[in-house]
Amino acid sequence: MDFGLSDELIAVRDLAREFSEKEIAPAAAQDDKEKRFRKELLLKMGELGFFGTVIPEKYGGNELGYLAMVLITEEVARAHSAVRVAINMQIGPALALLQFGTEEQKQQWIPPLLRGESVGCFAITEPDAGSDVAAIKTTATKSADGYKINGSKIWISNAPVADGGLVYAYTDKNEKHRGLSAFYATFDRPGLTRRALETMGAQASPIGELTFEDFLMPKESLLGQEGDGFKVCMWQLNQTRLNCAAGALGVARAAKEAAVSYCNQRVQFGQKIGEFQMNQDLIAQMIAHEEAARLLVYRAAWLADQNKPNNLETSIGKYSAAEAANFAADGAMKILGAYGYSSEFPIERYYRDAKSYQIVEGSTNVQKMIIALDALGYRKANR
Ligand code: GRA
Repeated sequence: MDFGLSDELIAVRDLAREFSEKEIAPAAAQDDKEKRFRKELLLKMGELGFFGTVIPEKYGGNELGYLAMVLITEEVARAHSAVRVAINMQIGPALALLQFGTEEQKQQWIPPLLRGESVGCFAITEPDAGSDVAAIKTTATKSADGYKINGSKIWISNAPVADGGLVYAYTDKNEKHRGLSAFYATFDRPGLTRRALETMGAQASPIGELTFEDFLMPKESLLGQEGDGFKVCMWQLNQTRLNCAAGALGVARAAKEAAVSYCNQRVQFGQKIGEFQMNQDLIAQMIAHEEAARLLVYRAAWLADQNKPNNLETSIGKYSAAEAANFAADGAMKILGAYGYSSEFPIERYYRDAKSYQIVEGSTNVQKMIIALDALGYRKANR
C-alpha cells in the first residue's frame, strides 16, 4: 500500500493550488455576493488542462487520471466551492461522450468542453424526480427530423449559462427505466426556456430550470442506443459523484484551516482560544473526519485509475466527504462565533456551500442506501 503521491501528481496539485489561490480565492467573496459566473475562469482552467485529466489526448485531454482530477477539484473547492461545480459540468458531459459516444460525437463535442469554450451541464432532475431518476417525465419523440424533447428539468447547474449538455428523456415510457435515453444537446435551437433559481449556497454557480417545448435535436444527438439512458446516467453519476466528493474535501479543509488559524489568533480570558479544550475537541474531530474522507475519496479515484469498479467506494467517499465538510463548517462557525456568522468572513459561505454536498450528486440518503443495500446483499453497488 502506497499512500504517497507521484511527483507528477504533486506537481498537478501544486499547480491547481497556486492557480486557485491566485485566480479564484481573492474574488470568491465578491463572486459569491454578486452571484457571478466567471467564464474567463473556465477558459483559464481549460487552458491548464483541469478538465482533461481523464480524457485521452486525441480529444484534447492529458490522461493524468482520476486522482489528478480529484486533487485539482479539491484545490479549486478550497478556494471557492461554487467554481468546482463548473469543473463537474465540463467533465461529466465529456466523460459520458467518451464512454458512450460515436467517434464523431467525441470529436465534435469533447474538445470545446475541455477548453471551457462550450459551457456544459447535465439535465437529469425534474420537479417530481430527484433521487428517483427513473421517475422522470421528459419525453423524446422520434421523427424524420430527429428527436423532439418535451418536459421540464429543475435544479440544473449551469442551466442559465450552458451552451449544451446531457439531457435524459424517455423514448419509450412503457419500458420503465429501460425506455430512458441519453442525448447530448446543443442549446442553440428553438424550444428551450431557461429560468434562473435562487439557492442558499454555491451562489457563483448559476442554477435553474430548463423547459423543453418541441425542442428538436438531430438524431446524432442520441448517446448510445435508445434505452441506454439509465445506464449512461448511472455511469455518469458515478464519475461526477467522485468529483463532487473532492469538492467537499476542499470545503472541509478550508473551514478547518480557518478554524485553526483563528484559534491561534483570538484571545479570550487571557489566552489564545486554541488553548481551550472544547475548541481542541472540535479541531481534532474536524481533522479526523476530513482525513478519513480524503483517504476514502482518493481510494475511489485510485480504483478508477486502475480500471476497477468503484461505485461503492465512490458512494462511501461522497457520503463521508459531505459529512466532513458540514462538520468542519459547523465547527468553524462555533469557533469563530460572530465572525463566523458575519458575511465579512468566509465561514458562512463555507457553511452554505457545505450543505449542497448533502443534496447534490445523490443525496446523503441515496449514498447510504447504495452502501447499505450492498452490505446487506440486496443490490450490488459495483456491477
Ligand atoms: O437490471 P436492469 O437492467 O433493470 O438494470 C438495473 C440496474 O442494474 C437498473 O439500472 C441498473 N443500475 C446500474 N447500472 C450500472 C443501477 N445502478 C447502476 C449502476 N451504478 N451502474 C435499475 O436499477 P435499480 O437499482 O432498480 O435503480 P433505482 O432503484 O431506480 O435507482 C437507483 C439509484 C437510487 C441509485 C439512482 O436512481 C440514483 O443514483 N439516484 C440519485 C440521483 C442523483 O444522483 N442525482 C443527481 C442529480 S445531478 C446533480 O446533483 C448535479 C450536481 C452538480 C454538482 O454540484 O456537482
